[in-house]
Amino acid sequence: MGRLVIVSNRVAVPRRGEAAAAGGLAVALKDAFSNRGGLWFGWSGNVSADPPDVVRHARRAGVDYAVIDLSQDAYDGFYAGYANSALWPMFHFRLGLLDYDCDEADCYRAVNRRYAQKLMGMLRPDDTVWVHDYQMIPLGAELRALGSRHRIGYFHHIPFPPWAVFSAMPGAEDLIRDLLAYDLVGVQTHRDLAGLADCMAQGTGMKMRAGGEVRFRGRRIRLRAFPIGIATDEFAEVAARSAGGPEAQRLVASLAGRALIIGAERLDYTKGLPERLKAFGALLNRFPEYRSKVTYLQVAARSREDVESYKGLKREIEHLAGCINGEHADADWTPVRYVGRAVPRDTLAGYYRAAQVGLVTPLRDGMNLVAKEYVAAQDPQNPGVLVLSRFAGASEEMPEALTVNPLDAVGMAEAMKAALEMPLGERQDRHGAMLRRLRENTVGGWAKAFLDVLEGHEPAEAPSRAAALAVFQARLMARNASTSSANVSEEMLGIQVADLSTARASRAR
Ligand code: GDG
Repeated sequence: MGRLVIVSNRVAVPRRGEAAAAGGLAVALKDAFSNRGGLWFGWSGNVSADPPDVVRHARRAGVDYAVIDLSQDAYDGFYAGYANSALWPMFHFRLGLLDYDCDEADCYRAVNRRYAQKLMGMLRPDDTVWVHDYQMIPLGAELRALGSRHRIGYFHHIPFPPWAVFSAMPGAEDLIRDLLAYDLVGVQTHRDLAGLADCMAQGTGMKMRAGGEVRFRGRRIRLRAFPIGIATDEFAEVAARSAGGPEAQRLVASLAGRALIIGAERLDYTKGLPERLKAFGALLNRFPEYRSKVTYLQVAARSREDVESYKGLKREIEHLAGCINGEHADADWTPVRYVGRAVPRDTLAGYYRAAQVGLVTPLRDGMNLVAKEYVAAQDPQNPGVLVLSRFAGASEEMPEALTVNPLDAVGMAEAMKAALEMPLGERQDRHGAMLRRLRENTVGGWAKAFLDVLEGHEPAEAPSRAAALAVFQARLMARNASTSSANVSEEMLGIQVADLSTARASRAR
């Protein structure tokens, strides 16, 4: 079996002596890597005016890490620009925030081309390549253009909207065609799969067939939903341990017997933080019996502060929290506690367990791991209640949560009240059902399911564009000496590649 090669936007190289960072993809890929070794490639996180154009290597626990730095221009155009100011809002249905700039779009492609060139030099023929997320959409096509015939899969971590939304992006057709370079395209939910299939059909004319695949130039591209999970049992253990630790104990003591509602996320406009604060305000206004009886703790790790559309968010949240506290606080009670920075993972797990209500109400989210972590962290004997946005991918798998529309402040206030008053038996039933599902679909199982489908594939059939073009030109020249290479279009190339593979398939039969 060949190596597993992961490409993701940010690569956190573990410190010496550390196997991998806790949480996230590193945990998901632990088993996959340990069976076969692997390579993890991407951006180091370093930005400088004129970084050396070299790949730096490190080896940790049997995994090779290869990272490159970004220049300030590449960071501005590729990362803060096209990826986070255009793609991110579009994929989250926020067309009003879509800030498109064609130079930044070019920069995005140029960075992906550079990644492909660097990676191509490191690949072995039998490697399987797994590309992650929206920063890397064109990487597969760039690898194919360099002659790659590897199995290449792409997983899209964020929502996939239908064509009516996607097509607002200038160059939408090129972007969706880029996905045709992959052997497998994975999304989080069935809702996303419907969006992807719609974009394929309307953006490329290719309809998804029964069995979830499209055919393109003789190749088969599978489209599937793979809902990501968490390391459920490991997270539950961390939470149980951490709940007895000093941080969680300090929090519980400070509540003086009041109920706790918790929210935790990156400070991002997709997570619905202002809407959530307004809903908490509505709870205190509509149901005054909860004044002085409940505290809402919001942890909001700072994120993407150099992107324009994030700049006002922090101020808006601080203003809303201040207004609620100004209106309702008492000398010994602060209704909203706002922690504007990340807290350690173990501490957060202990906080989740101490909270009677987990408030996870994004306006859109691919999955939302906080929802899953909150459930895993609960004491099964006395679990808290998850209040979950219907627009989080997690809501497809967690119908036992109290499902809300994050734009409906009163509906959310009522759901918080219902959660705070829910009888123990009902809490146990709902929690038990969700926990069972979280144990069945862990993050390790998610990675395995994706790789099983990707590797059950026959190798990519089509020669690279450049190689196919050369073959086609040679044949045409032989047939008609007057044909110039300039007459050979992409479409002709497509027909030729399809013909070649049909001929190959019929010979095999
Ligand atoms: C993308 C998609 C999809 C949060 N605050 C702190 C902290 N966190 C951790 C959580 C969780 C992670 O960050 C956030 O994951 P999410 O899934 O909620 O959201 P995104 O970062 O937007 O992730 C998303 C995900 O990819 C995976 O496919 O689910 O839809 O947008 O693990 O616990 N961790 C620490 N301190 C904090 O203050 N240590």
